[in-house]
Amino acid sequence: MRPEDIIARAVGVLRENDMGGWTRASPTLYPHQWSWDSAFIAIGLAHIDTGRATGEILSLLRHQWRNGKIPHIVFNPDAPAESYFPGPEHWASAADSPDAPSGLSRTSGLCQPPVHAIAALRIFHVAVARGEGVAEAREFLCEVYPKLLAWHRYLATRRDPEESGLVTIFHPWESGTDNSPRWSAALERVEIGEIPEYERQDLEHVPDPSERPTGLEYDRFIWLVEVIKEARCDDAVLYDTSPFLVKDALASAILVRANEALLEIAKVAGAPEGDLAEIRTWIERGRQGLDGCWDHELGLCLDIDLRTGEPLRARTIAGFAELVAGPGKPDRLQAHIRTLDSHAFTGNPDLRWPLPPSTSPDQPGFQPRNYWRGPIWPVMTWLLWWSLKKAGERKRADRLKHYALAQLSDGCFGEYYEPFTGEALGSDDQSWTAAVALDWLAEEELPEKP
Ligand code: 2M8
Repeated sequence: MRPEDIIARAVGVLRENDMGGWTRASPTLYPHQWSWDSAFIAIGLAHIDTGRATGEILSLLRHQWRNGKIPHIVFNPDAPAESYFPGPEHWASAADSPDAPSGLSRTSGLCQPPVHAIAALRIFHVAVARGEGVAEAREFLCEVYPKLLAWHRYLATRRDPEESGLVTIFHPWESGTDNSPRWSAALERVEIGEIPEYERQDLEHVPDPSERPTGLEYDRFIWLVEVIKEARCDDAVLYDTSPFLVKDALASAILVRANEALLEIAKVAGAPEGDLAEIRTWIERGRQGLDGCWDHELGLCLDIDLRTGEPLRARTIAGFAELVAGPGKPDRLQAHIRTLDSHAFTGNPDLRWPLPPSTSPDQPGFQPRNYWRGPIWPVMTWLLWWSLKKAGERKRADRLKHYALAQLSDGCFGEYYEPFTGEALGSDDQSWTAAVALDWLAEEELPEKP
């Protein structure tokens, strides 16, 4: 496919998934609005229409919780009950939480990695680069600034009472890398209690069940949802009761970059000096926390299981957390790049394209077709591409982009791809895949400050 054809197809996918002001994550498998999907989608939409891109973020923020949390799913009121599990009925009791938004808002009680401030700033930069809709984009930044500040403050306090700089999660779904082996050891310790009878809907939408999490994994996911509902989504209670309590290195790294974006947004919005100082503290704390996650032997950052106090040793794409967060210790960037280029990731000669698999083929538990256990996720390639550009590694970034576009030229816009054959897996026409394709192929030269 020629670049112009990829663009046309990507625009078509985002149009098809446009539900009138917000975008579903995919046509059938994911009929609702997902939090970090929406942020990536807004980055892509910016290249079509910055006004529509700002609308994507604003529509999500309308469902922000009173404590600042941005929910991981905003349910589509028009989606049939049997289209996704666990749907709004299953999460209904989350609405009883004193922190839940009032009114008719229907959301899950979880959250996802905080890409939103990065997206908001990128929309503004696209408007500036094009010289179109700049005043509106500036107004948008002023409008979202307090909401994003509240979101980041929620993560820096309720999700980090230890002030470690690292974000705590209560459910693998909060990491966005649901069944990744990074969570296996912590999940194996979770004893499943009484769960309601349930029927999975995801297997109706993918041709091959081996591309999705297993039944046992799902039982654990559903049990953890029960635990969270029992706590009425109270973070302090969950610190005591949740059997799954981990520090997520990748979400923490994204938060560092999101805080940098928030600092820029704060300046545009004319925020008080006290806010700027608070955000700077979060950035510094985040980088220090990530430094402590570094594992010299694996050449990657590791998540931490707060129930055992031990790092969770697994070679997954989340291990590039410090590359995402930006300048750490002097040699750290090069150490990350060595790991990225190594046999464990893009240097594996059997890969169809030298792109980073979600889980290293050298990791026990690697499965090339199974969701976050091996396949390549274009949206993750985008994150590493963007991080490499910010690190000044332009050639390496260009190389990733080149192969990422080769992977997408099948026109499927797959949710994820088999690393050795290049086959599109999961859902076709996945919105965030289309969005990152548009960002890769955009003509604007955007500022990538280190
Ligand atoms: C996947 O997660 C959902 C649960 O949130 C699922 O499997 O049903 C993940 O890939 C997640 O990162 C993503 O946001 C979501 C929608 O694309 O799907």
